[in-house]
Amino acid sequence: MTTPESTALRPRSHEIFTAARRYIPGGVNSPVRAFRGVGGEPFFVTRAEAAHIFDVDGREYVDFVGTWGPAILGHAPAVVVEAVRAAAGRGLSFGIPNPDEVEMARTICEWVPSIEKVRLVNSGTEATMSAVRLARGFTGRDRIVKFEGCYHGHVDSLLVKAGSGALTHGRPDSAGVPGVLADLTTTLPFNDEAGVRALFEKSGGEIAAVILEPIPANAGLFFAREGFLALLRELCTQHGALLLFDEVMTGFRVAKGGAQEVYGITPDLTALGKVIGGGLPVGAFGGRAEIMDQLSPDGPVYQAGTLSGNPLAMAAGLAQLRELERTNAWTRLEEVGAEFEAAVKSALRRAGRAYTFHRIGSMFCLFFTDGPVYDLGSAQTSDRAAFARFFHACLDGGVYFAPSQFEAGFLSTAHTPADMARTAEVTTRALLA
Ligand code: HOZ
Repeated sequence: MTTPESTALRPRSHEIFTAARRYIPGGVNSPVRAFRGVGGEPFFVTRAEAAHIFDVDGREYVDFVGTWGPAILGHAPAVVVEAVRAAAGRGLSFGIPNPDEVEMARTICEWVPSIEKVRLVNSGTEATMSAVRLARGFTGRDRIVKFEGCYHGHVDSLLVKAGSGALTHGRPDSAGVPGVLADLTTTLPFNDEAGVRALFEKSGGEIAAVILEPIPANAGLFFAREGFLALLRELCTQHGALLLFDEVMTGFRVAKGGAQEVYGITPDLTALGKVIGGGLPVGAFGGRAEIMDQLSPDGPVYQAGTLSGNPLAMAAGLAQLRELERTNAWTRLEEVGAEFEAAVKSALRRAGRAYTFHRIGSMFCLFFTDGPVYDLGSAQTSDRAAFARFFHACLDGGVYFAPSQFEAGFLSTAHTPADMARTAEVTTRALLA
């Protein structure tokens, strides 16, 4: 669907998208970008700096997507760009160990105490896919438990009742996933304590791993109820299953040690992604040494990758992590989060709306429902048409939110009070429209 306004406002983007659809399925390389959750067409970006992105039609936007998480210091921070430039001068890929991989691994293990050993990969999808294989190899069991609306990348076994683009496009169970594989994945509603207890009672001995986003952020953003994560920890331990946290978006963002630090829960395995690449493609999975030692070449579980530990990605990621630590960015992220929350809440008040706003640190979601929102079903009570109208009004006013009700928003240390003032004004107008 093309809205006439978006074509008129962004003619060059429209032209490029028309060509894109000819050569790329759906015109995009990742489905959420196609804007099907909100209608209209995507805009094409040529440049990003601090909290702003610039499109091919010369329009500028305050960006609240931040490349889906990695732009935690804003776009193109000088320390990261300089580190990448210097690394590029030394070579682009070696296919043989380089010292920065070890430095990255050491940093991850130091910051996230549940991780004693870590393997670096190229994306969050690779991280969860490999962690699931490892969990199966380590436990000798096949069954995986996941939660409705949680999204763990496009891994066969995990594309069952999945969130993010799968949910936005109404296909949470992907075609092409063999039934025999999907049958090995059991899904439950998030926060369903009784369901989890019953499942473990019935088939706890079959479960290799329980995988979840400890802060679900792919069906909007909602939170675990008090005691839910502790219950999962307890049941996994009791039944010999592994607890696998997908911290691709929360890792190094909600706290130095991720959501597991915030909630004080120790998973057996953790999947990490995006943020440790500082904008370049990186993922990682790690956990207890006795589990990780099952990986090839020490153990029987195979996993590999030519670009894993790539020197440019390591340089970018390390520069970003060091800067986060040097500036204790988490304090600043909380400040920016609080400013943003105040701006949105004042816009809601002025517009006379009682929508549900969730935030933890620099991650947020505005659900177009009175709420409460605590799982996929309650997230789906949101008025998606109203969200779409809001999204486009904001976009046309120069504020870019994620193009789906079922995605989280991201703030960075680069968002300024001026960005917040502009956002408050634009969102108020959009809510009133
Ligand atoms: N899976 C991402 C959102 N949760 C979207 C990735 C992208 O389109 O770049």
